[in-house]
Amino acid sequence: MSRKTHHRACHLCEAICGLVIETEGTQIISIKGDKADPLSRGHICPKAVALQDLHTDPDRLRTPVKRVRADGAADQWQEISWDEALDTTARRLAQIITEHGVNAVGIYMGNPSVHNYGMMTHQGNLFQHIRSNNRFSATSVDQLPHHLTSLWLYGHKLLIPVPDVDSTDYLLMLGANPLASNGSIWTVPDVKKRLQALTDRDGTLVVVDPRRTETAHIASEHLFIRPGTDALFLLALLQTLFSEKLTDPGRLATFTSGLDAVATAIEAFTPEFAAAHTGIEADTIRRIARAFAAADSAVCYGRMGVSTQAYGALCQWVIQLINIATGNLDRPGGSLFASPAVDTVQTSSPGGHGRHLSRVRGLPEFDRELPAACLAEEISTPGAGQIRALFTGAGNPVLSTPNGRQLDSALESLDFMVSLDPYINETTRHADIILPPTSALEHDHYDVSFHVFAVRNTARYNQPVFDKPEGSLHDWEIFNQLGNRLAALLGKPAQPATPPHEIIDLGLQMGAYSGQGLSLETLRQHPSGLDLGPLRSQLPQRLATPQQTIRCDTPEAMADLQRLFDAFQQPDAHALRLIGRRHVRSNNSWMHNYHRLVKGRDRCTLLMHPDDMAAQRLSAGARATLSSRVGSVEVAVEASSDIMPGVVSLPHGFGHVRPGVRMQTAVRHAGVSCNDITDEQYLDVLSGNAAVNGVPVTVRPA
Ligand SMILES: Nc1nc2c(c(=O)[nH]1)N[C@H]1C(S)=C(S)[C@@H](COP(=O)(O)OP(=O)(O)OC[C@H]3O[C@@H](n4cnc5c(=O)[nH]c(N)nc54)[C@H](O)[C@@H]3O)O[C@H]1N2
Ligand SMILES: Nc1nc2c(c(=O)[nH]1)N[C@H]1C(S)=C(S)[C@@H](COP(=O)(O)OP(=O)(O)OC[C@H]3O[C@@H](n4cnc5c(=O)[nH]c(N)nc54)[C@H](O)[C@@H]3O)O[C@H]1N2
Ligand code: SF4
Ligand SMILES: [Mo]
Repeated sequence: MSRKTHHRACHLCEAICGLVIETEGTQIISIKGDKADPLSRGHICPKAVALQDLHTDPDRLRTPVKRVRADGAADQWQEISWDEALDTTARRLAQIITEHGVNAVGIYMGNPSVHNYGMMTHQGNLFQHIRSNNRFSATSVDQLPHHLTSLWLYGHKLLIPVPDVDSTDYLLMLGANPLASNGSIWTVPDVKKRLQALTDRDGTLVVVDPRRTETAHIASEHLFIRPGTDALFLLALLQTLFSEKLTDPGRLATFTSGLDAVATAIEAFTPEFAAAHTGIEADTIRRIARAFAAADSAVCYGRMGVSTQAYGALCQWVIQLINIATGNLDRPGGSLFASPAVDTVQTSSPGGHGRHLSRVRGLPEFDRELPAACLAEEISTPGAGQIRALFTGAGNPVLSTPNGRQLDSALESLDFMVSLDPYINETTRHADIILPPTSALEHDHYDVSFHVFAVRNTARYNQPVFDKPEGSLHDWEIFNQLGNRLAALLGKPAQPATPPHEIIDLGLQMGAYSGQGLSLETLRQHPSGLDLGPLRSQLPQRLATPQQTIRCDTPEAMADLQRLFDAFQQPDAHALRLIGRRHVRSNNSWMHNYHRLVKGRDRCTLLMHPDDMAAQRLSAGARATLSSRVGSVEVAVEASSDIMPGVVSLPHGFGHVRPGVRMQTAVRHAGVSCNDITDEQYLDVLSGNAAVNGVPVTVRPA
């Protein structure tokens, strides 16, 4: 058998590293970093090898299955043909739509769908026939506040500027741990080296986090912060910039308005007010504000930890205002907008907010999606518009959305559920039919999502590593075929099966580099990717706001300041707050089935400060009961002085003990689900984003 060398970008996380994969026949011989990739420069993390494990995993479904209910005994799964699977699914969906309307069909799309370009380009083939108000995704357990803020300030949900890490002098980072996550809404492969280069050139990295994380360990300074209080810290920084006359928007001033109104509205958010709740001294806050303003270039960046909290949208809004007020938006060394070759800012809707509300709790939609925190109640509350059928695609909401147990039991009450997923996991075990796509290495790849957040403009298209197995379907083909079968039943026209690469080719030819002749053909000739140059200043032209101006005094955010102010009139009555954490060998809920990633020490432990342990008479390794308003789990405690007193940390994505999960290795490393503790009622009410960080909890010896 002949050896072959393949080039392929890793799609597992947002770093989109270039890989070189050696194969012999159907075997993978090696997976290495691609040194010729102009973005990732050879970087790779331990998860890249999981591409092989995922491909060869015997638990990965290769054929559609249907669940057969057996009285008294466990449900059985029966392999069925694609025709039967697609016909049955289309028929059941059509029945429910005809009887109860489109809102009776719920849709939940998970994180890997944005890493899979066929899913991005073709989900509309199905969803155009199900224009349901009950659409959900992982966005509202994650980055929703970023999109909302970008819509308000820059006119488009995807116009999110990223830190220019390679040339900044000062990076203030909150609620992110890129050394574990490899960066998020910030495609920054090889981030550790880039951050080390920043401190090596005498730049400053300040990390604000309730845990002294891997990233905090390489920072110039780390500040512990009480979970959920970042908005006070950020407002105190901005208030200091205004009151000490340290603001200087520079060239931004000609197309920016409203900063004066913000300055007046936030006068009460002093460093002293913040200090009382955040645990960061007022003098420290003033020092950081002055250093930020004095740096030749500086950028404030906040991610997951400050989005998934009760004031997530305010946090993201103030972060942008700090960068604007100091003139660091849209300038080298500050934050910059990327110019991707396929520009989703041009090809997608800008987004909208609150155009409809959820039926039960009245939560606002964003970009036609409702908060995932209200999915369960929309299934279990009777009445017109109740969800009776659910489609899930590349998602595991039972483990990834708050109060997973509530959703777990709600799913059992559905009339019909179908999952587009390669595994029988905590969520898909409730499906009537599971539609498994080809493995990632069996289809081609172009990243449509993450170049828009990348630290350098590059483009890369990769051919499949392996042939498509006989009789299998790609995710995009499943969307297309299911969409057409549903269309036929509803009396609507069919869509042609245009493959994703043709759509990408069109996107390239319509995009910013078409003048330079960029097309799919050019990319085919450069399998390690093409360098399209560094990020550049491009405001106001890049703005998608009506007058190409930035209005800083966003009415919704200004109104939310009162909610924040009122909430912090009393000291926090809760002794302990729960936060999450990520590990470089894991990825949300679905990377626990590969031995080489999960072997070793148990990672699903509750980190706790020794003082808090002593107060509860807990010794290291002891079992403890972690409880919140919604439930309890039993978990081993791990002592750590890297965690702030009053804070405990449990990773999410574990809890594979539920009956019927067909992931042998994951079940042996089951752990408990953090989202059996997080609370579906605990939200950032402004955005609807789940507050999975900062949840009030108690810990007692088990
Ligand atoms: N407590 C707490 N909860 C959290 C978080 C947290 O930090 N703490 N993080 C949140 C975040 S940031 C996110 S993004 C969400 C993730 O939440 P989800 O997106 O709901 O969950 P994942 O764990 O990413 O599950 C991915 C699913 O996609 C399937 N899959 C993988 N690749 C493919 C593919 O190519 N095609 C198809 N069809 N399926 C595929 C996997 O088998 C798995 O079932 O979790 C959120 N939940
Ligand atoms: N290895 C690995 N990589 C991943 C993932 C994974 O699961 N594993 N998931 C991917 C996904 S879907 C995403 S969205 C990204 C997320 O990427 P990041 O945003 O970098 O995510 P985390 O590593 O969870 O870092 C969040 C940090 O916020 C801190 N934090 C919690 N609460 C608060 C708070 O109230 N205030 C402050 N200031 N900090 C707080 C936590 O201690 C943690 O260090 O990672 C992606 N990459
Ligand atoms: S950091 Fe790891 S998981 Fe992320 S893209 Fe690179 S190799 Fe893949
Ligand atoms: Mo995420």
